Amino acid sequence: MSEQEIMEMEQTPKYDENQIQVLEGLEAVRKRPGMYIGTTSSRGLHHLVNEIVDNSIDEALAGYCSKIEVTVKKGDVITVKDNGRGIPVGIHPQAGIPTLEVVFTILHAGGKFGGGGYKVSGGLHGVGASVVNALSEWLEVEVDNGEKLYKMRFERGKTVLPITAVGESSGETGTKVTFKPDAFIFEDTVYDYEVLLTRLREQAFLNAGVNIVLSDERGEELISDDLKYDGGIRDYVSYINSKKSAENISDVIYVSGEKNTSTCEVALQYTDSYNEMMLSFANNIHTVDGGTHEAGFKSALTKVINDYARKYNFIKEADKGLSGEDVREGLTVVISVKLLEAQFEGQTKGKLGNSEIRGFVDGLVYDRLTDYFEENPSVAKSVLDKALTALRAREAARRARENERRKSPLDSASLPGKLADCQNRDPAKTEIFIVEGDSAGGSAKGGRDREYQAILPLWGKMLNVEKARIDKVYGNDKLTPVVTALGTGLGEDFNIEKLRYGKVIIMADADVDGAHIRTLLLTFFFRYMKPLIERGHVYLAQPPLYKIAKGKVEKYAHTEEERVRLLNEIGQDAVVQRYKGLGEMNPDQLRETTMLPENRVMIQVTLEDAIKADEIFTVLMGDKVEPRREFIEANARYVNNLDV
Ligand code: 1YM
Repeated sequence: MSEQEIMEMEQTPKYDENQIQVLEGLEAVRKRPGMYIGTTSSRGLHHLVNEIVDNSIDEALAGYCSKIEVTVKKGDVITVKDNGRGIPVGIHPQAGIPTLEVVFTILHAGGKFGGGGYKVSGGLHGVGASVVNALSEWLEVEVDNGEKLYKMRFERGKTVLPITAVGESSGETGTKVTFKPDAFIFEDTVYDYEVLLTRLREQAFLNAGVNIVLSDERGEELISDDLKYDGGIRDYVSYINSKKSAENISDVIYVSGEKNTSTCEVALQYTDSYNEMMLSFANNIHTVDGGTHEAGFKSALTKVINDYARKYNFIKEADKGLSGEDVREGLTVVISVKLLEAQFEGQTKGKLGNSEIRGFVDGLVYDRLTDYFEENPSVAKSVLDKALTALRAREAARRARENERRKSPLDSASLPGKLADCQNRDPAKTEIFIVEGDSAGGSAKGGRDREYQAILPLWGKMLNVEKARIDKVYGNDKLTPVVTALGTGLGEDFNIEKLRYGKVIIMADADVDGAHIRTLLLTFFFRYMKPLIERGHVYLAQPPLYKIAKGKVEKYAHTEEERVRLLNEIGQDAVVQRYKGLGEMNPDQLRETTMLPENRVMIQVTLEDAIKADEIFTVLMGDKVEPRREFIEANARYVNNLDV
């Protein structure tokens, strides 16, 4: 709570007036939930769990809590239980009501009173338990303070059971919160186990030694995951790399330090893959857009490796040196900083802004990594060999690019021959269908609206960019038409401003081969044109699987269930045709079912979770068979939808 909020409370000491303020406060949350939790979609629903768990994590950081249990019960009721000190039950000096009640009924009261602690400010974070209470059909909290067991109950934020001692202490202190999200508020009230697990695993990695247990009691069988990582972010890096189909070329290197009131931990490991994976956190919050801690790390790493390369004659004094991208090829790194008054910037509050952190991380990483490389010359040599190969590949790619330009100086912007372009030039209105196969391409050309729909047919074996360095990607005869048609360039040169079509729609068969080409294209977009996905330009067309006809009536089904439903609707004596491929549809059918905006079903490809996406591409596209099989078994849903 801010000083100002405390002062305001001191001016309103009377319990009644306080009550009115409280109700108005929580009513405001119910009126505009988006302002407090960002969204009332599934993401907001899951955010409620984070808010409660974060209080337990804070208690663990303070050194009083070692175990947190999260349970999804029948009816999607959530219980979070910890073995901390228990939320204080005594009368709060400023509010004049029990502190427990303050925590659950007064907005922004989740923070530690009087400042201190690594609490986050602003954004969607730290709004706390009162927001969860306001957005729950009901919420119960139990506190065991070592003497007695206390209980409170709320319904839609209103106290229905004031604080009551209901029994003696069990002997173990702690807090237990049980809530049912309000179906009037949330579009969807079903919890996704994987979403909860991913976030809780992340928190278990970031808080070494804390035991987090997630259980799901909704199904026939109990599902449970017991998470505890004594190695903290070191284990996080090992975990990420164990999923990759790449070999490690160094151990996990760990650096930590503190300065003034901030702490920094970095764990990194090199693999022989061509991609970098950088995850950064500030006060346990994932900084999706990086910020000063990432900038400090990057600058230190580039300096350390270039200094080492010059000192030991891997490169000449006069050479330009290795770029940041060169030295990060194949690197997996997790950065975690903790600081007072973290500033989260940018539209989604995903970027750390505190400027003092840059120099702190830079200095720390520079000193420690310099020592590490001096002490481990064989690791240093492997890392340098890799970075130098990356440098050469990048130079080769640049030369290839310049050659391309020189070859056709006048029409360097010429479009691929196979492209059937549209007439409209406004990317806000246009779309391009990237279609597998010449025959499907033909149907698509016949079925399109040439005013705003362009068609690019692809054929033959597509390059797997996961197994190729950038120099093989430039000038690749299967990828170049895509790049030229989109107009954006790729990699370092990628420029979203030059995108020629607002919607990039991948249209492939609903079979294994179609899934393969879809994945190859998505991998390419993910690795070389990431903003295209991040900004929601990429879609997957969903052609129907069946046509059901009876007399003049024709209906299309996208799934098995839809087929059954339609047959029940129009009669079992309908003629069912199964489409084996897009090529089997004539232009009119393809237009009607898959291309016409009024009728079509499309999946927008999103980047909800960078690790999940990275995992999908490294595992699916890599060449380790075992993780791929496990992955497909565990993620059949993702693999089918390719909704990364
Ligand atoms: C299942 C949710 O909320 N645990 C929890 C919360 C608190 C404490 C302990 C706590 C904090 C402090 C002192 C302190 C909170 N206390 C407050 C407040 N689990 C869960 N466990 N004693 C206990 O920060 O000084 C807010 S959260 F404000 F009351 F101190």
